[in-house]
Amino acid sequence: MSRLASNRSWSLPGLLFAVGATWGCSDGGPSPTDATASVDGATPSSAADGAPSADVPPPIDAPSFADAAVVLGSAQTFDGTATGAPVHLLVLSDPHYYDPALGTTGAAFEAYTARDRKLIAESDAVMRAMVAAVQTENPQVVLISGDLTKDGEQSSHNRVAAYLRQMQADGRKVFVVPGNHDIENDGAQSYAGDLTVPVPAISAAEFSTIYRDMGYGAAMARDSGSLSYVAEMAPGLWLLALDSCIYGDFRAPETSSGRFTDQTKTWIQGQLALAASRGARVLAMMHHGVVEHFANQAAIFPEYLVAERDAVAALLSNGGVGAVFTGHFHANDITRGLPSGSARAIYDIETGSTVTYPCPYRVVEVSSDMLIVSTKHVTAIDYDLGGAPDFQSYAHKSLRVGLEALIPELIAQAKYAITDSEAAEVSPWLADGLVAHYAGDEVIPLDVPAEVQTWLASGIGVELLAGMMLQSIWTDLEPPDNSGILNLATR
Ligand SMILES: [Ca+2]
Ligand SMILES: [Fe+2]
Repeated sequence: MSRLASNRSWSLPGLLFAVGATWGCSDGGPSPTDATASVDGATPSSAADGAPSADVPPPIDAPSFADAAVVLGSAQTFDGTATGAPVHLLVLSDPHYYDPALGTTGAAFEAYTARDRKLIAESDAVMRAMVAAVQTENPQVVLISGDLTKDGEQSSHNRVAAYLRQMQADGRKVFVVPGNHDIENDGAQSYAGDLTVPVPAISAAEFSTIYRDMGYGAAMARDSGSLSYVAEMAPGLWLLALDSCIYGDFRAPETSSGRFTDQTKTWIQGQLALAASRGARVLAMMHHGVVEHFANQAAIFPEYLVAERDAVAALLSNGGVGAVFTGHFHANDITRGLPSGSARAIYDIETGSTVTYPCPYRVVEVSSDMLIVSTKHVTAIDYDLGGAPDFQSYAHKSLRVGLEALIPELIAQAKYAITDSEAAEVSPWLADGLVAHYAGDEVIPLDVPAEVQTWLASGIGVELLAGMMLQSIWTDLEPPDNSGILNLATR
């Protein structure tokens, strides 16, 4: 890569924020350009779910359970039968379901999908694949950590609930929490030809009604100020299902950040005290992250982490919660955070989106304080893939091409005084890094470190930006992301 012009006057944090603000949930998508995927190590281990096809990079070897146990220092103490039978969970996130009856053709819909990294038109087929996956995996509990719908359309929510009822066959429990797209969303619309037409979105009250069988109806406790609740996953194993989203009087258009009010924090504290008094173990679930998933995520993408994350992490960890299932950023990534003032760490187990490559879901076995985590992927859907060899290749190409088209568009905005050619030089590296981060267990390619060092050494401008972002996005934080054992007793 040639040296980039770097004598610029724009603000680096400002640029980072501007880029981040659009990447997450309302970001752009495929361009007509047929970029060649070149990322290394971006494909998840696929031993459990089929080999990738030719135009998807070869899989990396995900760390084994034994490797993870060495990292976590937990192998010697594992005894899955010490306190009863394990509980099997299946965790998915951000399915962004869109009712196909709202329109999936025409200029307006194509213009929308050209600005979105999510497989929206395919989301119904992906959901059907997930119903089949749940039947195959046969977990006792299914958890879905928010962004159930594209943009909160009432008809999409009703159809999601119908699919979740299919997952509930055989007495299986399904629990959901809302994501930032699900409630009071102005983006709820249908598409017809050149036109977009607003359609009904749902309120918070309607959310708890539509999903009454997925947490709200049988909750052991509900927070009066949010859609948070406590439910029993299995005897002695509770779920603290938290609503971190902003709506009502506080919601502005495009709001994607999250927070808990003081009232909800007090409610959480009370519920955790109650669980402790009854000897129950508690796992939590929320849409927004609570631990950074790469260095400086809070500076670059602040809206992806719950506000006052350190205090929230301390509240949960001190209350006995060792792990939180999260979503929102569409990455399959686990990190461990030690809140300030807390003696014990907490794991943020983020699950990627089922409609963003590599379309993962997690299978988790809970035995006492041990979580045995593995990752699988949607590998086939009932949908015309337009000649792509398989669904993973199709999803990979859609994301990779979309990101490479989107990134230069964002960072070449005039106010940052970056030339098109500069942006075009940086964007493939950033796109590779993001795709790898989405898949988890990212390993920086050998040719990137030299670029990073060169850019960081420049100290200013586009080069420093690229160096900082590449270094953080390409550096996976402990523990491994796709498979591993987490010992919550010694966290
Ligand atoms: Ca990690
Ligand atoms: Fe999402």
